[in-house]
Amino acid sequence: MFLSDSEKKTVSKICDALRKNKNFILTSHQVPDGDGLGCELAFFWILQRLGKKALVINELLPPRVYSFLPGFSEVLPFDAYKEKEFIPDAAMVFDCSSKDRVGKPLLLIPESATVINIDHHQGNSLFGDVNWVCKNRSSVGEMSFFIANYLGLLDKRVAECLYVSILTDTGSFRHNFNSDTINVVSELLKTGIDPENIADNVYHNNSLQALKLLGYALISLQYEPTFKVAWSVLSEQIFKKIGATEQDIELVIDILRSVEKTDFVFIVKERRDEIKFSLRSRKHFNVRKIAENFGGGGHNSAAGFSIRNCTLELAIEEFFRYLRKNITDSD
Ligand SMILES: [Mn+2]
Repeated sequence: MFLSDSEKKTVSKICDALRKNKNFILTSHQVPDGDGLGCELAFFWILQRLGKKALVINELLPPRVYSFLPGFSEVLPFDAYKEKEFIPDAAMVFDCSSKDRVGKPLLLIPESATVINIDHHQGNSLFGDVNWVCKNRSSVGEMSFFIANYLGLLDKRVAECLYVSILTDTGSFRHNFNSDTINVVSELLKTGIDPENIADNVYHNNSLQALKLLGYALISLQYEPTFKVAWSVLSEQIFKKIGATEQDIELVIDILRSVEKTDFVFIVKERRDEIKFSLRSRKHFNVRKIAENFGGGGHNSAAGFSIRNCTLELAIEEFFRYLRKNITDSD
């Protein structure tokens, strides 16, 4: 169902690797998003049912909003991992275009381990022993459905995790999805999951810190029509004062992106020794190009860079000088 012949072969190869190996590491990018985490937890349950041992580990803890997902408490940040006995013979890496996106958990994957790379990013480096990369899929969660289905292990728990992957990576079915996605979602719904309850957990579960941070961000909100850009400035002191973390800026970015007629948004974080820019685009605007010019990097839709030993005013001035020179209406 909804798979090309070559995809069917890949899915069966992945399933062979799942059956053949015993101890698995499940991981994603440093701070997993809903897609990466949904896949990690879906396979945590699938592998349990296959009688395997699975360790879900990321460089840092996933966002707290996902704590309602079954198995969330099993997810370890790298620094909390102490066990020395566990030697993985396979690793599943979700939603990472290259191996280094995983960060520190890579240290736990021995050379000999079979690496299964499942991803939907353009330009994936095919770093796995088995690779399934499909840029036309909404999410790795959509792809993972086919594996669960092939194994006959799609239950309500697994479906709930994969639904979160698809829901969050499509921005609540606003972008990057097609009729295949909806067909997969239809199969997930048949397991009895409650989409209303899931959406409520994902979207009405903001921490007070994130909302207070948003308040500060909105006070400093600015808009420049020439470049169709909205931005806010947040200082280190504000983060400290309200106890906000890096992860809390996701809500701010999401709201900034809703400003009318924006092509991209950015947040400037003022720290003692550096001025940090986090850029996100709307539609097809490429923010990576801008970040790379300042020695940073990332994705076309999300990128960042830092300017050291510079005042906030000068850093912003330098940034706009670059935009004036390089951004035209055709971008
Ligand atoms: Mn994804």
